[in-house]
Amino acid sequence: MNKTAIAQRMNLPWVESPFFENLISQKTLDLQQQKMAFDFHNEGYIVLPGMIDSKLIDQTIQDIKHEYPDRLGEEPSRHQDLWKKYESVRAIASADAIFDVLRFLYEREPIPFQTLNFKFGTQQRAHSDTIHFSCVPARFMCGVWVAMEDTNANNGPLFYYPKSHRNEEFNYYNIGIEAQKDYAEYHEYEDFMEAFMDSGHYAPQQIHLNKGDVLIWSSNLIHGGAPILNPEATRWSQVTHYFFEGCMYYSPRLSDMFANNLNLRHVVNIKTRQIVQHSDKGKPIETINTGNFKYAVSRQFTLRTLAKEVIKKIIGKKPF
Ligand SMILES: O=C(O)CCC(=O)C(=O)O
Ligand SMILES: [Fe+2]
Repeated sequence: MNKTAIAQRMNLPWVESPFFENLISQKTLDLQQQKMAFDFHNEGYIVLPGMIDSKLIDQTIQDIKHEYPDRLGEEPSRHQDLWKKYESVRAIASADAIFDVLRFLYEREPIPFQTLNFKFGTQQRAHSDTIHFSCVPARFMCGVWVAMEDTNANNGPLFYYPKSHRNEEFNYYNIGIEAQKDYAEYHEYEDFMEAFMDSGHYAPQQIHLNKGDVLIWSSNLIHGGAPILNPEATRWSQVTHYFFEGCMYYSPRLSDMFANNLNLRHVVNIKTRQIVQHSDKGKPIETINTGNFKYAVSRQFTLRTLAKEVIKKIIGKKPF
């Protein structure tokens, strides 16, 4: 089998492929597309200046501002899925210009599935979104960050570690953390990420964006929110997370990777409002989500099932 056939068979976005050079040489791209593809492949993100219309952003802030407290430090600091309530949030998540770029990068139909809106910087520690959202095949997920006002060193801009997306997708199991229902262990994951970036000699980079600019990061790019130097300064922003069609979607943080018990996601496409069927190569996948949590799932289930079988053999009917 030749290299091109091998490369084309892989279940990976072409911009994330180890055969990227081969795949790009097969395409006819303009200069702008070439730059986007190379940047995304090499650095793990791209910036699209002024992609979202100022009027739509103003409308969105107007719609959602009463949902937030006046001052930094008061709750709620963020809102998830305001698209269900405000058409403007949904319009940003469904913007044609964003869809076009995502179709180019992933060659599958994008599925916006979650919005987060912030009034202030998040000061989130370094993480990869793959701890929260992943899929089979892997890497058909990305984050799209929209600046709803200019960011600078004072209002907690985004930071990221260029090229960090090239690493494996870390999950709790392979870094030795046991998940708990209440998120209590999440800081251990963050400790790991910082130590990992440090030992890998990655350097965090801040990015200052202008209102309307869009940053797309690869599913596995390590990023976060820088400290806020001026607590008065707002940093209105919207992040939309996207999957792509034809995958099985799950939450690694809530999955038991050892038992391959994936906590599957209920995905709703923000643009179409349709529930998304998990699928592979156009075929629907029948999925069973136990809804149970980690280790408790497989062990309790196995013991209970075993006990049931044994009793059934003895008494000749199902005991419970
Ligand atoms: O806006 C930020 O500071 C980071 C947000 C983020 O990491 C995310 O939504 O995935
Ligand atoms: Fe994130």
